[in-house]
Amino acid sequence: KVKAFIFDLDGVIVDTAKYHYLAWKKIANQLDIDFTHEHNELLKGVSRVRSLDIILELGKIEASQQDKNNWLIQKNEDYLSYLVDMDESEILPGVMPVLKYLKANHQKIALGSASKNARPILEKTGILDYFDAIVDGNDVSNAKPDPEVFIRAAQLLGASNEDSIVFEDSVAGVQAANIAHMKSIGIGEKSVLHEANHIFHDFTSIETSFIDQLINN
Ligand code: B16
Ligand code: MG
Repeated sequence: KVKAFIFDLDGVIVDTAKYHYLAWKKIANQLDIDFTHEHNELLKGVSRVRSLDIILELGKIEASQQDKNNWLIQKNEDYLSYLVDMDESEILPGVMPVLKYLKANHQKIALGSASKNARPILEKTGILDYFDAIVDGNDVSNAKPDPEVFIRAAQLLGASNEDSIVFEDSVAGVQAANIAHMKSIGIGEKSVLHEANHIFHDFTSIETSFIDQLINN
């Protein structure tokens, strides 16, 4: 039976949320919107377009499509400037051993991310070759909690939804996996990700015996 191991990107493999935050904060400041780290939590796993709408709602600002387009371009250019120096040192602790263990056990791995910048990030961090399939913000039209991104990834790997395992740091992503009847593994705080089937603070607390269970059940 083929299993699909599907990884979210931001917050699971790398912490790009800090760069998204810096880039969005510049836009928010220009608009006199107070944008805190707490607000940034609302943007995790959410698409770029929806993120801007959330920020504008915070500031009770109505804007023209033209202005919105300009801010989206500006945000992404700024965000990309933070990624220039990215390398393998940005991969979150414990991720590499899990990827390597899965590969050593002949398991299929996919990326399921909302980001349109997923490929360059995987390239820069040197882990592109671990992925048998990549589904990202360029491939899907429905954002998490819609399970489209994960369902596509499972299909590409030839696994059923029930045989798919999703690693996610966002509430929306955990919900997406649950809706699709996939196994959801929350990476982060128990209080936030309580809907997940299993929750780990980070990948260093995932033991190989747990991965073995996922492979064999
Ligand atoms: P981009 P993930 C998501 O990545 C981020 O969590 C979210 O904050 C971001 O807005 C979204 O990607 C779009 O990213 O602007 O690069 O297209 O967690 O789904 O891997
Ligand atoms: Mg994420």
